Amino acid sequence: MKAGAPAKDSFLIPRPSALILMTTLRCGHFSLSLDRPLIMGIVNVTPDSFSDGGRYLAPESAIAHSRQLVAEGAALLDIGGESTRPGARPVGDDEEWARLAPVLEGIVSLGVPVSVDTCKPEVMKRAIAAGAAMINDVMALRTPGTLEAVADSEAAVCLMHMRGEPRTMQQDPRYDDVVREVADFLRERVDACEKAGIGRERIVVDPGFGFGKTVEHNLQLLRALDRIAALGLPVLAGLSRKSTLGKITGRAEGERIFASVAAAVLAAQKGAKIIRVHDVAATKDALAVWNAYASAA
Ligand code: HH2
Repeated sequence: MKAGAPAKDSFLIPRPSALILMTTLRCGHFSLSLDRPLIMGIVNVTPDSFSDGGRYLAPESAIAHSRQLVAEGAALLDIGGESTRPGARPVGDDEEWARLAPVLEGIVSLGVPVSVDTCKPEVMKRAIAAGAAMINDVMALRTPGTLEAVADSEAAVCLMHMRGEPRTMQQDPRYDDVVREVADFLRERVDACEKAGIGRERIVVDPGFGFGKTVEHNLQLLRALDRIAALGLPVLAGLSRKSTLGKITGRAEGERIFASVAAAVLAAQKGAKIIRVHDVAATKDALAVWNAYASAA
């Protein structure tokens, strides 16, 4: 089903019920059903991402990898041109866009919405003009100009919680009540979006696992993901290959597939609607089992 340009006679269209708002995400020209958790496949076009940096820097390898992820069951793709790992080198607008543009051009026609992971307003505008259906912003549209960049479009947005900024975020993060503080932050960012003209039907929220959080904070958030879902918006969970899983299992990034799949199932059980992963095929099978379990009579 398409949900593209605003209808001329939009006053004739009944306001969507709360149920529709909760189970559908408007995402550019796509309208995504959220009856079951969707898999978002990660495509990092960076030299320094924490688990796959440099692997897909060449546009043709990133495009081939994207095709593979869609074939394996990714319902969305998330493409990033700047690593957010602690200590990553910041890149400018032009460098980030030079990494993203050829890949975006090659993947917007794969039949699934393409999300672009960026915090820069100029990159957001260029990405949306090139066909991105979602903006995934680890800064939750706090950078000047970003609210407007999304508001002036049909793109969905993922608002993620981060304490501090990537360079320093893991230096002794502290909270009185991590779940309440993350939920309050996300509620405030949703309000800011609505005031700027971004409707709830195109907003996704994300507690930001690993972004200014200890292992304990991440586990508390995972256990309380239903409280984040109680904001009434789809929740995205990104735990794939993250250091929390490395600390729990003692395994390096490339060996965290089983741990990542376990985390994906727990997130689904707690109400996540979009699961952001590197390992799509494995996650797809695990979620098929979870779906069968969750819908069993
Ligand atoms: N995690 C990463 C990057 N972007 N976006 C959202 N919404 N949620 C996340 O949890 C999230 C994110 C980090 O993972 P990755 O993209 O694999 O690494 P890097 O930032 O080093 O490229």
